[in-house]
Amino acid sequence: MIKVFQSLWNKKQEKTLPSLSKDNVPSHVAIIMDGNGRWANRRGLPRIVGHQTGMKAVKRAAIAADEIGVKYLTMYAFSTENWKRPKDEVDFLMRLPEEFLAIELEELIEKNVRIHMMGHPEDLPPHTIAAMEEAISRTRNNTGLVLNFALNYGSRRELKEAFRKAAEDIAAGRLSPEVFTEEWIDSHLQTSGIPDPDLLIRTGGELRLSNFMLWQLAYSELWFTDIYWPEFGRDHFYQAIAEYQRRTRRYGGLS
Ligand code: V07
Repeated sequence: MIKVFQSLWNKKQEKTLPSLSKDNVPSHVAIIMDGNGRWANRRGLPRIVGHQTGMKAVKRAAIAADEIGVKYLTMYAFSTENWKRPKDEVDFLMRLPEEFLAIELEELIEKNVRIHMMGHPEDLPPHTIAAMEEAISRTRNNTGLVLNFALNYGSRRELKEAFRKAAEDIAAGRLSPEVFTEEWIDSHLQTSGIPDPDLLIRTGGELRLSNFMLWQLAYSELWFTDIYWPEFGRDHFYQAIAEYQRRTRRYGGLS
């Protein structure tokens, strides 16, 4: 049982939360936060209410991850495909980073969280970029949980851009084919400096990767749940971690 959240557990949580080992906590957890629109539809609410409620689940997941010592939490907030949605919905989504940060940034700074972003900022509206840049710069020297938002991220685009750079470098004589290794590719992806995810969580019932971290997820444990993202809470998070620990149990600590 992990000390830090032992003290936070009340009797009810003790019954409902699985007991976790403090060894073998995944360093990097990545989450595909799906099911926001369907959650809202089911309640007869507009989709944007689903997104808004989903934002609260982002905070719950970040706190839960931080409490057990996860070092990197990557959240798929907006994909390169999401631009195909109605303009009103996209406009609303592009306001969420600002809204989230306006509410949460001070507390995140206090909790020593470092905000990071991966994706293609050049296509985002200036107000979204400005909010992200402020959060990134104000948390730059923090040493706790890295909260990595995938915003306008797509894995094939990420890979294509790395490969194009390799082709250009090789053509210009700056890179030899022998130096074009897996390590070269790793260091030219958006996750450069961040270890591969140990665990991928996808909510909302679909069993797909949807162009998310295709290279980085090569060896990750995958955990899927039917729960819609706005309903995802710390109990679900710890359920995923407990399952991860069962799957990767290291008997005697070797191999
Ligand atoms: C978004 C809420 C969560 C469910 C998935 C879709 C909607 C938090 C952020 C965010 C992004 C960057 C940042 C701080 C917060 C966010 C978008 C959508 C586009 F620095 N939630 N959330 N961004 N949703």
